[in-house]
Amino acid sequence: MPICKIINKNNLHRVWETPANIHQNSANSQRASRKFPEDFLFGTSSSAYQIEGGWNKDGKGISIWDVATHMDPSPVLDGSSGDVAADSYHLYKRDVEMMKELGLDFYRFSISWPRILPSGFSNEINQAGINYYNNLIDEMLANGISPLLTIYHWDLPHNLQKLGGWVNPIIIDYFTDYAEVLFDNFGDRVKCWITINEPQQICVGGYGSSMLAPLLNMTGIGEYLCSKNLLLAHAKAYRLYDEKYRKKQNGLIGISINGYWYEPATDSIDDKKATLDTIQFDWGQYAHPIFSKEGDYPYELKRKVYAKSAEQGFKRSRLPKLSKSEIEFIKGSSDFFGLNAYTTTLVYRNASLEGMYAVPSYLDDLGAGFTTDDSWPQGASVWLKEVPCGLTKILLEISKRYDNPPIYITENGWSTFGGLVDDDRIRYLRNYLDAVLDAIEAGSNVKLYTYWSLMDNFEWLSGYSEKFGLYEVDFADPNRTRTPRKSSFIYREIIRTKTLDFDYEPENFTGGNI
Ligand code: PNW
Repeated sequence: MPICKIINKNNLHRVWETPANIHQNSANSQRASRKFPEDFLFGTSSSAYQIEGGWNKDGKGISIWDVATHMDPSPVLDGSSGDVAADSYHLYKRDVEMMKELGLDFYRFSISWPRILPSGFSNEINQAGINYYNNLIDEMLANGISPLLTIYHWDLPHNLQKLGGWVNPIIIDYFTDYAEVLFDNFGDRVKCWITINEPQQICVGGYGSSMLAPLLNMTGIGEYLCSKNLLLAHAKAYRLYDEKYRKKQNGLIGISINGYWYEPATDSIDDKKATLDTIQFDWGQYAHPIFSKEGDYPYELKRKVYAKSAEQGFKRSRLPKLSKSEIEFIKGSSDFFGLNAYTTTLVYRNASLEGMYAVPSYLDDLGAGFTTDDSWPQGASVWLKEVPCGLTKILLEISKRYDNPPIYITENGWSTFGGLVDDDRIRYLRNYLDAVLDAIEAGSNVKLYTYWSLMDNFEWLSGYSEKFGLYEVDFADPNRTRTPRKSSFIYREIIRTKTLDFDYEPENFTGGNI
């Protein structure tokens, strides 16, 4: 089904129908240049475990990713680990030089919890870890680049995992203690914070399946317990900042949610219902409690998990309840909607789902099947298809559902298998930025865009096989040499001119320095 087809504006009553002003996925040539708002900001993104290396340097503790990647046999596709990664623990000055070359307004990075608190607990602070991030932040500020700091991007201290990690409610306090150490040490210079990166990926990937550490594979139970604790931990860190630090430090704090766009596979009522349910199970599970007026988990999620649990003989819903005070505590706990947006999926619900999923399981609770369209360009990551209008649609949907919050696109990017001439990344970048401009024109309050990633890095269980970087990193070279790809030159020009020009070609691109 061509999902970007132009429809009659008067029919605009279903989330997946396309407003008339959304552009087709057309070729790059002969498209008019478009200007971004003057105050629109551009950055790139990374995370600690994926780039830093130095996994046991200078007193750092062990994280769940150190444990997972050192398992024998390895769960990682190419058997690799983040032990050295892009070695940003040592090469941070070169990283900042690259930010400067691109002309970034800001850089989004994350802090390694066990580098700061080796045991996971805040009674013992590792000064070498504090120094590392102080140096990075100071180097960025000296070069005019603002830090956007993610407190938690998946590398939980192993000690906390031994206690159950995100399924033990005690994590709420320990996460807040950790956040407080960061506010105390970096809040004089960091004015924008993300509490947690992609709650759904943490809970479904780590607890409901084996796609991410800690590989617990406890679907139907694990992801829901994780979800509640994570929402409360986020909210508690937000409230702490709001009450104790905001006045003095004058910053903003929010959460980053991964937003797939979901589109019904056919026009059938069942597929449309399945699509709405999927939105509420996937990103609505986190967005609704935080950003909706009424708060709490979405109705569709509560109803379906409750009904399945009862049917299966559970004494209570496998989805824990949020109390009245918890609902109030979580509601409104984000100064902006942090959105990581990459791709789109088609959703269906029909008799073929019978017996398809384990019982109980998250997918059985949801009762939906997924597919894609063969015409969508495919990235190096199996899940990554290029569907630019999906980004416009999710931006407009967030604006509509949650009363037009400021939206920060905290990740968006394209993977290849390597090479400096990355014309497919350039096409993706331009088409997705075009989609952002469509959403802004239609009234969505998008404030900034962050490309994932500044450089190639450890792509979790895919190891180093998928490359998301604007800069190539030579992982065979002990110096981890970084070289700008063609896309770096394109992004630099977009940032310099605040203009999307589909015809721009970098002069003298020889695959060398910028
Ligand atoms: C994000 N999906 O993860 C993470 O925040 C990054 O650490 C990661 O490197 C990046 O995106 C690229 O994968 C995602 O299946 C993983 O849609 C999978 C999906 C989305 C985001």
